[in-house]
Amino acid sequence: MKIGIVCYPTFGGSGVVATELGKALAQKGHQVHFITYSQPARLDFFNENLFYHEVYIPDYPLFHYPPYELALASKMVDIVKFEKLDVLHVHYAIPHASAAYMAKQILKTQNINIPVITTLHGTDITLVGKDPSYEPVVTFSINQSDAVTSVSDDLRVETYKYFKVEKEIEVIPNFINLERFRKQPKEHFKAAISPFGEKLLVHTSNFRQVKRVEDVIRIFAEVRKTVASKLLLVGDGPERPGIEKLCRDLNICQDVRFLGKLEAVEEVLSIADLFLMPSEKESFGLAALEAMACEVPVISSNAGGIPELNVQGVTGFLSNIGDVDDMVKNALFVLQEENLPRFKAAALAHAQQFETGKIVPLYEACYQSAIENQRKTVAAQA
Ligand code: GMT
Repeated sequence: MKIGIVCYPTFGGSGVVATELGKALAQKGHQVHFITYSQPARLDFFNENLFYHEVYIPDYPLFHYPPYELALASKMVDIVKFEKLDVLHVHYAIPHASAAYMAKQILKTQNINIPVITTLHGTDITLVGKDPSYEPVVTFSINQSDAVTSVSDDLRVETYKYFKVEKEIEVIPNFINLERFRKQPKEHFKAAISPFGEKLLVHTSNFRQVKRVEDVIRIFAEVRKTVASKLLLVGDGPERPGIEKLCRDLNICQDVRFLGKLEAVEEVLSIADLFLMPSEKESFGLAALEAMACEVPVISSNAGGIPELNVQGVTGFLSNIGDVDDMVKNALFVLQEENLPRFKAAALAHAQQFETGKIVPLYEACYQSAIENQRKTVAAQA
């Protein structure tokens, strides 16, 4: 198939899923065309089936807000026509689903019928999407998509709850490349970070409010009173200055390392003992899956789709959002020498269920059926 993928090119989860999907599809022989405003962060290797088309927004003094959606729709029209794409797959509803709708309508006037698949990732529904500023457009463009997928059952339910969506939503969970995300021998790195065998707790996120990074710090501050440990923070975002201040206030800076936006996150996860994800909202929790694949158990909240990934008492523990005391209690239990090995093994075993090879065929089947339905509709109208 010739597949167009529209996504955010940044390190965010939806962009990561879209890029890894495109890479996996290209390796299976499909031709994949990324359409976005800059090179996707994880589009980092050459494959003859992978193409990247940059959306260019001409500057004009009148444009206080540059009309990205129009430039994107125009680019989609151009690429679908020139590359003869079979299907367009847009990740994150805003503004990709409505831009795709516009592109589809333009192409229709030229007798080109392109099916559009929309994948809902999380905040496009649970946070930004349901804001009245966007809701009517989000509802409309989801309903106009030829197929809709969501990354967890919880997100599917939330979508039906907040939007008048009539379309069937298929759940296709996040997936993981187990060749990249696996526990690697990084003993020298571990010795440098925790020279006295301290336990290593890790959190990775975009440091936004929904991630509750403050809870991460408070959990760690309590855990280190009982178990000698260090905290590694991967990622960056608006909450970081406040978090740095909190570390100073709690006088724990000597045991906390801010590593910033690291690309090789699997190297950090390879030396970790525990992953912390106390999020307020989390449609799936890709960062936790990456940790589990590297044999790291997870202490998390029970927000959104996390319970579909982290199995209570098996791969880690879940607590109510904001229940720092319970998370501390659970973390101390998992970190006990007699418990840690079985949690690590279970984390990996469960992550294997989300392996790329098991999930990508679900997207391929979704494309095939959308293309088939489109053909039937066109034939019926002829
Ligand atoms: O906030 C983030 O984690 C980024 C966000 C995104 O859309 O880029 O991630 C969402 O999509 C990921 C991939 O499907 C999910 O694993 C994350 O759980 C989800 N984040 C939230 O729902 C907050």
